[in-house]
Amino acid sequence: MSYANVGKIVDESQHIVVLQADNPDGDSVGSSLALEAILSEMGKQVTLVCAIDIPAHLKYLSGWDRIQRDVPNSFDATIIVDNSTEALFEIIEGRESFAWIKTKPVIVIDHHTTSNGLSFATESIVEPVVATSELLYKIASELEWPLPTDACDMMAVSIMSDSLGLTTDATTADSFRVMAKLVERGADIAKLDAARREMGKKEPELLPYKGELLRRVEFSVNGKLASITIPWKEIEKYSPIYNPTMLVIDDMRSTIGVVVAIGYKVYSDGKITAKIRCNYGTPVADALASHFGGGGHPYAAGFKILDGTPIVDIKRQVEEKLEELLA
Ligand SMILES: [Mn+2]
Repeated sequence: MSYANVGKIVDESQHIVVLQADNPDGDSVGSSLALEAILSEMGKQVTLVCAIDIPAHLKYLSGWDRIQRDVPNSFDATIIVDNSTEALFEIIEGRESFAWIKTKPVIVIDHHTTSNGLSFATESIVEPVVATSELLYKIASELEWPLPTDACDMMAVSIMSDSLGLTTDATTADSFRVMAKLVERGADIAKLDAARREMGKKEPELLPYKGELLRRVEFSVNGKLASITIPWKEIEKYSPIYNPTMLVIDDMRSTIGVVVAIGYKVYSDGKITAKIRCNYGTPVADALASHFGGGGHPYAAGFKILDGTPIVDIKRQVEEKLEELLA
């Protein structure tokens, strides 16, 4: 892997697709918009693609509405951000247009060092930094790419998002250094945070629903695991306005004795997804997720069950595995 190859592919391409996985977050959206600003400044045509809708809480990021669902008909290369596992291209993989991506150069810029990598990547830059944009900043600096203020704002969003405001274990002195350089170049953290808070305000109907969810939180593994299960009828009703799990997962983690919080979603077709969040000092999220075919980071990870195993069995297996990991 080399930054120079990334520079070469970009130099030789006119129209570049910037692709996110099927689970867009502040890091992937911020990094995509930052790349769009950088590449546009270089005179490139950029198409931003994500197979699923951008979550409502990220719609304060100017430009989110330029992210389209599908791959364009013609383009020269793809840059995949914040993902290097094929499991997270489940939705877009089913589309015919996804095959076009594999026929052109594909650059991966990611910080998930435990994933297996993408078989169709031409050049993979995967380094254990706190957020994709910390790496993007390094690459852009090394290749002397332009860094317009818009790009600096979006890279700051990416880093602040995945580092939870520069507080996580994976945050390093380098993360702070990159943030300092972004602020020097014009990133306005106060303005971005005010916009985020404004967009973070919730619909009034979510307050009583949050109350219901809090009542349903289950404690197991001697009070170390807090879990919540969201059935399909609630996903259907509330997901368009807010991710139900995210309404309560921080309260679950903030409970005395709890070291791991998990939100399960059970879909109409029997598919189950699990979002895992661990408290500081218990970095087992990725190990737990990978036991079930998923992945992520030590403190935040997830997995998906597609074989129809009932939720009660999954919960029991998770408890057993967690007990083993905590031992
Ligand atoms: Mn990330």
